[in-house]
Amino acid sequence: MADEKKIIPKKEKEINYRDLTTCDATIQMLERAKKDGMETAWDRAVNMKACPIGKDSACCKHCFMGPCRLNAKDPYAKVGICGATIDTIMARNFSRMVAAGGAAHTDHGMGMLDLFREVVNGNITDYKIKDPVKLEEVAKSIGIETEGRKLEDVAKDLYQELESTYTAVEGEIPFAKRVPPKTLETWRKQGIVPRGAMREIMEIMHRSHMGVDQDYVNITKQCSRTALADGWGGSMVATEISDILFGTPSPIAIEVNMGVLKEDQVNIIVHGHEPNLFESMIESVNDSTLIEEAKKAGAKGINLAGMCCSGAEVLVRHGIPHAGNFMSTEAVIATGAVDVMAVDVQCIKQGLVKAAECYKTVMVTTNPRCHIEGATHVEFHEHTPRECTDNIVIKAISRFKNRTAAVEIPQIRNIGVHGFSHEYIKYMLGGTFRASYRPLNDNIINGRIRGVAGVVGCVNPRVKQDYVHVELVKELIKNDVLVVQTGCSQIALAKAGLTTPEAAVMAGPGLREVCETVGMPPVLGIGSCVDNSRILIACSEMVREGGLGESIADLPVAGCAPEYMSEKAICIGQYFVASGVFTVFGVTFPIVEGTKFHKHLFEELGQMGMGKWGFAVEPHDIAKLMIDHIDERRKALGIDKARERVLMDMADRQKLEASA
Ligand code: NFS
Ligand code: SF4
Repeated sequence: MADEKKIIPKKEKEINYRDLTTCDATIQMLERAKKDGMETAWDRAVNMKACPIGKDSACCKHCFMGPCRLNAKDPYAKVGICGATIDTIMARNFSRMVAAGGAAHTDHGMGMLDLFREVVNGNITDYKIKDPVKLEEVAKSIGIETEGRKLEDVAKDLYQELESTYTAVEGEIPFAKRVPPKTLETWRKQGIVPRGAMREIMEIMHRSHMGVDQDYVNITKQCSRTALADGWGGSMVATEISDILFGTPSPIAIEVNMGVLKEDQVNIIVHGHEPNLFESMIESVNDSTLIEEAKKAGAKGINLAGMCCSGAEVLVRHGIPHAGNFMSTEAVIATGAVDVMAVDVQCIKQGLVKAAECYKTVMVTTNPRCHIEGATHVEFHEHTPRECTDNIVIKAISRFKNRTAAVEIPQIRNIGVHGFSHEYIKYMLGGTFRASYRPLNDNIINGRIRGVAGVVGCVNPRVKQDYVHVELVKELIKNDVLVVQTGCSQIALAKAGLTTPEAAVMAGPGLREVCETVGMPPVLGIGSCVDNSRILIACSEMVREGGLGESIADLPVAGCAPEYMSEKAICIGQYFVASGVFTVFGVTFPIVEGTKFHKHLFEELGQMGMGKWGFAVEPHDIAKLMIDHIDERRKALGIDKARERVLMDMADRQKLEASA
């Protein structure tokens, strides 16, 4: 289990924020907050030890004969009052985390699909179909006829089809058609091809109720099925529909870190997950009347920045600056420069309200699903989105005019190049004429690229913020592993300067050569957490392209969420594992080692043709697990000995030039 003592200082000790985070801007603001008497999640994490029984998931409160606590040190010494074993209890708890995480993503995805329907039916006019090419591609991928048809008709069919991602009571979700045949065959054999997410989540909640499924292997099946309904379902729909409505990302240079705030401007931060609020906010801050209002209030203009996944959505589509990841959301308020922080759903700490009170920042909630006691609620309606976002801008202007808190903005800004959608990766590698994954596969086969790693997910105050992400990624690229990133992780790497093409100098010789030829960074930021579905699609394309095995489980790839904190991350981990990817988590793992359920997740799933879980805390240990797995896969594919480098002839050069 995680050795937290090493990282978190003891309660009695003076807190040195430098021990808790590598983000200098966050340190500066935490020190300021301390002086100003504002408490943050960091202070609470130091003073509140994680409950050891809960941490191992060795407790059950699924009925009121309990709650029952089992002994993690001697896991088979005791059972619950009903007789439930540690394996049953942990598998049920784990499944419910997957259900909660999957519900968050699928509810978000379903929201995007609702918006799409209303746009297609002409009931909403504030949003439009921005990427008709993508619409057709997505439609084709699930067998909808597009040739010679009106876009509107294709869109209507697409809506109908995708609705079943959520509602299908039987059969298979539409995007199962994108799964490589051999992987799909494994799922069918296991009975885990998902039906609609609502059905899967309902069934797992039923099965994990007291006195229902009490066989950890059988529980795990439904757990995988629910997770897959997120990865290949809810999340994938969220990504694809957002691209269709708001544009498919392509690389763009962006600014990150708290220095993106501007003392002489009205500063608005949007934090949360759903892109629709942000898209409308972009329009509001560019409205000439509102800009005029801001100027009348003495501001030079209106400055909009994102945080967490909301920020990740718009930085890859519009190049909107990003102020920081999850553990910096309280710290950024301590700048005194944030006039409004507007939030929608997920990963929003309740503590933000207290922090906002301290600096007189206006904290605005916008989603009917997420009110926070003490925050101002301005509800966002998709039919009239500007009512909400204009109102937020007016609130921000008024706060600017009446600023009382002294402003202190850490003058740190970093540049990253992000927005590598899988469509763009294809184009970037293959060129306009033959956009494909062939060059990627070839470079993996010839050994220039050793493999591909997804490093994703949250930051968590129980480990040093950003540190594990950055050190892990450095080691991976040094070993010629190409890294793809989503969520808060990519912001950690952007702050460390590793998401620019210039960072190729930090890569091993093979990866460096590829990056320099193509002009790409060795670390590819691809979007928010729902955009992990882009990684699934990329894996499918790699299989389809040929030469790297028949199923996702054959690929020399690995995944990791080294500083995760949320149930959504657990769900993502489980859908990657069920899809065939070796997935390593850090911080702590909520399952007792040495139990049958642990063995099932960490070994047996792999033997069943899927991926498996791994766990380590230190970045070098995580890197070793991932690289060892990649090498093992290379060996199984017979490509473990990198081919001799052949000198390029004229024809090769021309090919390269065509793709540059
Ligand atoms: Ni992902 Fe995004 Fe960040 Fe973690 Fe939260 S913002 S959905 S859960 S903390 S990466
Ligand atoms: Fe205890 Fe069983 Fe009830 Fe859980 S379901 S609280 S283990 S009696």
